[in-house]
Amino acid sequence: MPGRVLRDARLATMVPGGAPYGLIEDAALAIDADGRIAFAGLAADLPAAFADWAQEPLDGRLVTPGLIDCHTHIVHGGDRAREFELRLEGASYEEIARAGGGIVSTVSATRAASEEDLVAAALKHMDALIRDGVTTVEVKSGYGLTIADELKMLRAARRLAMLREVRVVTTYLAAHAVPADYKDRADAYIDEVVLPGLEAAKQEGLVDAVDGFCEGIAFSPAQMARVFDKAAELGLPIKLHAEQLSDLGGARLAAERGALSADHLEYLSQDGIAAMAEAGTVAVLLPGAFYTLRETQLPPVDGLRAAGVPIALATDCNPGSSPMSSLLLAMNMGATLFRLTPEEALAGTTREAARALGLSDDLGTLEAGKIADLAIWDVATPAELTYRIGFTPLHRRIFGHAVSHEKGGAA
Ligand code: DI6
Ligand code: FE
Repeated sequence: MPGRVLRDARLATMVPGGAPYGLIEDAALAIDADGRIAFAGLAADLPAAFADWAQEPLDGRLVTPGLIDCHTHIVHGGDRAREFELRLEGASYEEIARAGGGIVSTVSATRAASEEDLVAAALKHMDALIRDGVTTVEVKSGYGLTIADELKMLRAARRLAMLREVRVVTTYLAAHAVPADYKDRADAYIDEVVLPGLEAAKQEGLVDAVDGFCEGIAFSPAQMARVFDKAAELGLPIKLHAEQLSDLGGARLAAERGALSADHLEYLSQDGIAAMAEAGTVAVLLPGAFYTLRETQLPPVDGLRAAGVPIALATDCNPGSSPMSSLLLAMNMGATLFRLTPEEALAGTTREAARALGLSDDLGTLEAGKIADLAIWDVATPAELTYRIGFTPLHRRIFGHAVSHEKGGAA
């Protein structure tokens, strides 16, 4: 069965090593019947075999890989507008968390919500991301903190991929906060909830990766190491919220365990950078949380660059520290707040975000063989995607239907 060919296009392939953005002018992109890219290059080089496929002129529009939001908490109950007010009155994020607010307050609302309630609420954020050209979204659990409620969150996340043309990657984050009934008994919580819950999630096919919050108000590196041992036993990749509020050496731990990514990283040390560089662990920067918490400690972007650590950007969309549902805004903040170049910002939501999810073989660049998840934009230059604030120049998305259910990965 034939496919189709996008003609009169400009491609930001994001393939490194050539022109900035891997840009190809006067380009064509062929999509086969399985939804994979059959050709991406100069129109003049398009093989004759594609001539009888359906031809779609793009009138010179820019095509990029579909954007990938590689770190979100879009499945959650309730909101934290009251906490927002308290922080504006001077309370810190950590003070609120220690007083039983923060993450734990979202836990009550998430436990009270049905799976349907969670899906309906998450769809609003998902639809906002889709309007920004997003085609893959990572979704974490972590607001249930009982086995049943963590599984409920993961089932809700999986449902989103059935209701929209989007790939959903699920991450098990039961090690997000210590629930009230385990106060001062974090190790017991890990033994009785986190580890058996992970086994149950794996058994039900609900989990693609395992994450944790390594922080003074959450779990220590030694505790996270126990969670990572279980992930390894189950053959699941890992990632870690590390060095967000202080430097506990979480990034080194994650890197030494071969983590896909370490995320946040404002307090990352040179030692952590070296460990990440050696392991090829992606640095996922989350400027929405930096902005919302009015953080002043910048992540060490120059050090990451110098060491060759791949840098991704994500929304961290969550009700507390980053109530932001726009990946284009995360790109703008990554540039303005963290001084990423617009090219790094786009790589951070395409090529490097795919890598942070372990999906580089299928997603993240425009290359023959990859899935044809595309975003088509009404812009003159790729830098415009990062430049505007609160404006989406999306023309439309193309969702390549080729799926990899059999890998247990993006569905
Ligand atoms: N760090 C974050 O930024 C989110 N989780 C985490 O470990 C925020 C979670 C929240 O405040 O609800
Ligand atoms: Fe997060």
